[in-house]
Amino acid sequence: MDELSLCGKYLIGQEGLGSGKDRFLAEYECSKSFPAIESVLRGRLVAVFVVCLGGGTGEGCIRSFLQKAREVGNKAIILVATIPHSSEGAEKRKNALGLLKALEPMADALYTVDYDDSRHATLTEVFQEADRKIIGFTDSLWGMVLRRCMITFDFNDFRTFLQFPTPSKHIDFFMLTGSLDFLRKEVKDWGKKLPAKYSSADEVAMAVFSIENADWSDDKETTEAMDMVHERFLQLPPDAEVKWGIYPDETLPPHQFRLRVFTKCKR
Ligand SMILES: Nc1nc2c(ncn2[C@@H]2O[C@H](COP(=O)(O)OP(=O)(O)OP(=O)(O)O)[C@@H](O)[C@H]2O)c(=O)[nH]1
Ligand SMILES: [Mg+2]
Repeated sequence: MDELSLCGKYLIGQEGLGSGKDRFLAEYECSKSFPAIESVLRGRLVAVFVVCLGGGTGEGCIRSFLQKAREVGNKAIILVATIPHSSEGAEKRKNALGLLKALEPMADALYTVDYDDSRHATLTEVFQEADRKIIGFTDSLWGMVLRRCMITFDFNDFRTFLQFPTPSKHIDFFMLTGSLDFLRKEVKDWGKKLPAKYSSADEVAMAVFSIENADWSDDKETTEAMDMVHERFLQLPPDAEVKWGIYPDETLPPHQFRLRVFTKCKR
């Protein structure tokens, strides 16, 4: 706990020793922390909960956290969840997937990292990759609203995306950085960058994306970037909705662009 560089830290339970996979013990201890949880959530527009499913504390507390967020009136509730690897045990995985289904109605949007999708060989690497994905996703999504923007993407655009009616609340995400030529090649058949449940880009119900560059004053490159966006991304079926933003990012080297793409699937 002491090593975590977070501004607000709350210990659930007395000793900080874990629940020993006892979801009920964790739930009981969590109920004692309700005043602290409420004070964190009250008055916030957005609440993002990250839970690594598979153990006692996360699985025992997440339901109460989501309930509290709804009770105090957070306007966007996002659940980010990891699904344990098969090598951790089939039962653990099954329970986690079952719980995730039960949690879906309590959130406005869901992003999952399934450890079975990782190509890494060790659990340590799988966890590190997941940590990077979780940080990338949450930073990128909420960053669409928070960052200084040249084409407006505001909180109501964000809510439209979350509330866009699709059979599931899952959001999928990928990010690419490189020269315009590189991006052009990569997004030529961008449906292939989507998870397998999308048979093609035609199954995108709604897409939100951002394009970033350090210097938008180069007229030629700006025009080329916009052309790329129009050619590749605005060619979705007429029933699909697209929203996007253009962002300056001084940390990018010259002539480098970053593209972040969020999608919701028609099925
Ligand atoms: N991304 C990421 N996932 C982790 C890490 N450590 C563990 N996990 C995953 O998180 C799941 C839950 O962790 P646990 O420690 O078992 O559970 P807990 O929620 O802390 O609850 P306890 O049973 O009280 O320890 C595990 O099954 C792993 O799949 C990590 O450092 N990073
Ligand atoms: Mg633990």
